[in-house]
Amino acid sequence: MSARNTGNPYATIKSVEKAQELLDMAFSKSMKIKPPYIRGGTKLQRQIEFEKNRVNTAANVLADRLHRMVNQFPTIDMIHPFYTELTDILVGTNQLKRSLGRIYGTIDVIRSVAAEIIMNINECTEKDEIKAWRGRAFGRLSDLIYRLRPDLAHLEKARTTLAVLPGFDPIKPCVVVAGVPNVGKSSFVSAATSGKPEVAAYPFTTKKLVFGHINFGFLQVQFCDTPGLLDRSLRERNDIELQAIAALKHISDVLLIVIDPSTAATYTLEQQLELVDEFTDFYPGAELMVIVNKVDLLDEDTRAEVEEKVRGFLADYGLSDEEIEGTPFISSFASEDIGRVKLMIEHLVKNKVLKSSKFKDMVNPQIAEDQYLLEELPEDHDFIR
Ligand SMILES: Nc1nc2c(ncn2[C@@H]2O[C@H](COP(=O)(O)OP(=O)(O)O)[C@@H](O)[C@H]2O)c(=O)[nH]1
Ligand SMILES: [Mg+2]
Repeated sequence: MSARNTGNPYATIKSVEKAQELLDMAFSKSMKIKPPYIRGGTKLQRQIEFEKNRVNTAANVLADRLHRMVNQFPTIDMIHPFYTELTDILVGTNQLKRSLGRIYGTIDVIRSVAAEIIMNINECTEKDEIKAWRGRAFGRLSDLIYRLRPDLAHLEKARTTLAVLPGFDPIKPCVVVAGVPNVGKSSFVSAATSGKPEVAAYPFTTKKLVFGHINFGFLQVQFCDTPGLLDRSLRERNDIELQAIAALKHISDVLLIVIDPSTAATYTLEQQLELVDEFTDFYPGAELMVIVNKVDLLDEDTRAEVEEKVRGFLADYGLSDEEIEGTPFISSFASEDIGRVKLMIEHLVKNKVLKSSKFKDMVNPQIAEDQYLLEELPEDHDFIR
């Protein structure tokens, strides 16, 4: 598994074969097998065994391939809800389940077709009859596989679409970065996080999820930049966008909103603060952190004005004095500012996020009542010898 996609349940799935490829593989393997050696058998008996083997081999190859193909896909109801929702938006959960179901169902049909034809071959009294049954077997197997063509194609499309989703690790805290376009979200993420942020395709070509990471000692925090997604009012969204935004609910432990108070900004400060309101309602589980970027563009008076407005807003919002006082006014270009924000994030994650019920249970797993500790194992327990 490549490090890039670790966490993405679709990352390691191998390409899905086309119907013709499956059939070519099965029939060529079946036609390559050697005649069986039967002591004392008649020529007809040998012929019967030979053709039975061929039918069996073709059916087994097909059943085996389809089985492996379906099993590579994760059980959609068992994966992390972030991926479940993305699966639904990108390829349609129901359609994917239907295709997997039809392919899986065909495995049984393949086996019963082979069993039925083998019974018929057993009864044959002439060589030509035996060959004709084998021909019929190949014909019926081909029909079954050709009927799966749309499902195989759908599966392959789903695989290529989903394989490039970014890797999200549910046991690591995640900071989701929001804010109107051009405020400096990407500049912040690339200045603050390690390595090149990964970019992944999203429903619309302009909408992507970009992941970066910061290591705080042993603690790794994930950052998700959201170009084209968390940058406008929710009221302006269509259903698919809203669903994509909702998918982020499952990963946002911290909602980091970047604000650009400069005159160069495309939205006014008031409009940007309104967005804070909307998003915090939408992500009630996430810790809120606001950073005011591009302070290098402000003169002293404007800066004082901006500070007052932002702090007033956050006070109305219910943040504590300490939190308001700590709101960073930064420039993404200044490494000491980036360092300060990183320290604040570390503090927030260690003191709030990791102490939330979601992470506390992960760090401190509860032992279920029906699980014995080693020293509590009953005497007659024969598990350990
Ligand atoms: N003056 C100044 N410009 C910045 C700062 N941070 C980002 N920018 C610029 O703002 C523009 C938009 O930044 P970008 O990170 O792409 O914004 P995004 O759309 O929110 O991801 C770019 O031209 C950046 O170079 C900053 O702190 N000060
Ligand atoms: Mg950006």
